[in-house]
Amino acid sequence: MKNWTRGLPGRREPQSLFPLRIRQVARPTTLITDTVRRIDLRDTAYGLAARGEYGPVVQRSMQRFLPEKYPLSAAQKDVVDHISLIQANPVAPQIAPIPQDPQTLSRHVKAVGYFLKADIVGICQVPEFAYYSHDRSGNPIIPAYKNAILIVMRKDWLTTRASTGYDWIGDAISFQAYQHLAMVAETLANYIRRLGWDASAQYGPSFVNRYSVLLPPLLLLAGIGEVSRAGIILNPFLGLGYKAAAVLTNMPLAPDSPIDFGLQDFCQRCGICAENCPSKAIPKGDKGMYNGYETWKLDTRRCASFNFTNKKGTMCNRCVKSCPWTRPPTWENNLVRALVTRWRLAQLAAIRAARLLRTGQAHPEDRWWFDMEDVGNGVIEARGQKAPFSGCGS
Ligand code: B12
Ligand code: SF4
Ligand code: SF4
Repeated sequence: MKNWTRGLPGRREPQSLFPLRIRQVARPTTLITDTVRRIDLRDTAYGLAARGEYGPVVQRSMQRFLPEKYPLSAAQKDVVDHISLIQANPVAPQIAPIPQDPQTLSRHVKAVGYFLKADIVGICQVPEFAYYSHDRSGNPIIPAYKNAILIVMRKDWLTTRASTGYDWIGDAISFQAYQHLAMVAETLANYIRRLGWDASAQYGPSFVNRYSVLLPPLLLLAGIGEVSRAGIILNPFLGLGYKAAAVLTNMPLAPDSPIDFGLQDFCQRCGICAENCPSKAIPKGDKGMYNGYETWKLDTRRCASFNFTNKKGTMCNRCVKSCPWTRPPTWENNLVRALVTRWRLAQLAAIRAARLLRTGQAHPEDRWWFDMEDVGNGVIEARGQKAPFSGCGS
């Protein structure tokens, strides 16, 4: 074996923009029992709505994909569609002559992720329950990979803050992250296969649906965040303002630990996302057990029905933008994060301040896009808007 000392990742390796240390714990801060049932990919909200389980109005609205209703998200969709057509390159017949220990390989794949401009990269083992039971065609999914590399890409903060759920930029905000995630995940999976280990890129959005796994439990186990009242995983630096992808692989890797920054107490006291949710899908009460794990269970039907039938916009980001943790990583915000993580009084003050600042409110001064609807053969003024072609400084 060569002497790789000079080639090993060192102080100058590409790193996360969010390197602050968070308390690591042996087990996630929410209970996961061994009775978690695998989900059929055909039974997610998109499948249920298309089958008519949410009623005929929602079913009819599924005949046209949300992203196609706005020219920018439609353009982004075309690009992600294209990326998702990539065929997997063959796994190299022999393992590359690089160090084989899981710590070094983990550090290396993280450095590659940051080099490719991921915001955060984490690693976990994949529990069997995180695999969907069947794919979209009804074929059983075999849990073939034991490790997952989680890739996180933040959403554009000012645009998220400006959006209300009743405008047309929502999908474009998500797709900005999805486009980059698709590129990073496909590149990383391709690279790992060239090194001699099998790997599979997992990313969305839903119409691409390159998923054989559910991402929230993996994000939790990889220490990217904790379970939030909004039902998804909240990261201490990005709050809810990010999208994620994964690369599944059998490359030997060292898993990260789950983290604890006091979110369970914080969400128990806060509830701002629930107050701001236009469909009232986020519960206001205590967390409970659902499918063998502890969470605040989202009323999926309400959230999905609102979003799929929204005539005044595309996908909503209200829970994301109203959450006090979804703030840019400036030093002032990071100081508040550090205080809130340590002191209960700081938690109470932060929740109070977020209420006073009305974090869910509109920010028309930050709107830069045109609200308009793509009807397939051109663009029309958006229905239901007071100032349809508003934006660009209006
Ligand atoms: C279908 C889907 C939706 C549907 C239905 C959501 C739902 N709860 O089922 C709709 C359209 C409503 C939706 C909305 C949103 N979504 Co969505 N969605 C998905 C998708 C494609 C599949 C989820 C699924 O299979 N649900 C069906 C079953 C499993 O749902 P469930 O039983 O209620 O379980 C939910 C949670 O409890 C959790 N979960 C499931 N099993 C387990 C097990 C354990 C142990 C734990 C802790 C959690 C957990 O995951 C499920 C999704 O939230 C995932 C991508 C993926 N592969 O994970 C993204 C995903 C979950 N969505 C995401 C986001 C960001 C959103 C939105 C904010 C939209 C936006 N503007 O970006 C909203 C938020 C709504 C909310 N408060 O949860 C992110 C979440 C990232 C994170 N922070 O965790 C994901 C991972 C997409 C991505 N690639 O980043 N989504
Ligand atoms: S995406 Fe919108 S509708 Fe769905 S839970 Fe969040 S705030 Fe509510
Ligand atoms: S808004 Fe408050 S309750 Fe909701 S996820 Fe954020 S911290 Fe938790």
